[in-house]
Amino acid sequence: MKLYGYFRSSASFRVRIALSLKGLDYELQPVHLRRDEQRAPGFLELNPQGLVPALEDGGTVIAQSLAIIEYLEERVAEPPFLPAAPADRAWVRALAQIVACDIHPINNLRVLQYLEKELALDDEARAAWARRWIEAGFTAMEAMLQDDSRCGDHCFGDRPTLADVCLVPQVVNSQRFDVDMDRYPTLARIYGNCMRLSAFADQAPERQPDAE
Ligand SMILES: N[C@@H](CCC(=O)N[C@@H](CS)C(=O)NCC(=O)O)C(=O)O
Repeated sequence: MKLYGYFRSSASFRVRIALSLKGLDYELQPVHLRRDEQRAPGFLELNPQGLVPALEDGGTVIAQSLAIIEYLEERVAEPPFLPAAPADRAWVRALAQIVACDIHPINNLRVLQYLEKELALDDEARAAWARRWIEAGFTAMEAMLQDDSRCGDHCFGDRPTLADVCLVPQVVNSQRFDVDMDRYPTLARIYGNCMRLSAFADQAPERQPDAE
């Protein structure tokens, strides 16, 4: 398998964690987002969206981190990323989608570049934008998790699930925008527990071979 990704990309970070939890080997192909390599014709042939991550496996290219993670889940059963009961699976997916569908898409590089280049927002205004939407999502996640009996060392129980796989990269990303994690004690605790696991810690942006 070949993973097209970028060290600082949170969507790539999700897939790195998922590959690591499943114990799968892969080759990393860095796509340098600051040099616009995601918009190079060769990469657009692989992923017409011009976004990372993309996973190449046996002649197939899969885009979208959640689709990649589901693919890995369907190929390798252990350890599972979702609990067994349908309602619990939906709960974990809902937590993951707060990050992947509602926080991340409005704070990614192309959106922040649009705010800068087309709307002339300065650094502080762009950071305030990012903080605004991260905090909205984290406030909801904290409210969902803090008194939920299913929450343990991780978002669901004591093993990482898809929710943790999505949460951790978003917490790392939020540090760039000075989000105060003291406001989200449950999320901060779960983040700490995840980062004690090598499957998460070894995939941190600064530990990647393409890190600058
Ligand atoms: N929904 C997509 C989002 C992918 C995405 O936004 N990737 C970012 C990096 S985290 C990217 O490639 N940005 C390039 C750009 O904005 O030009 C996924 O989950 O894979």
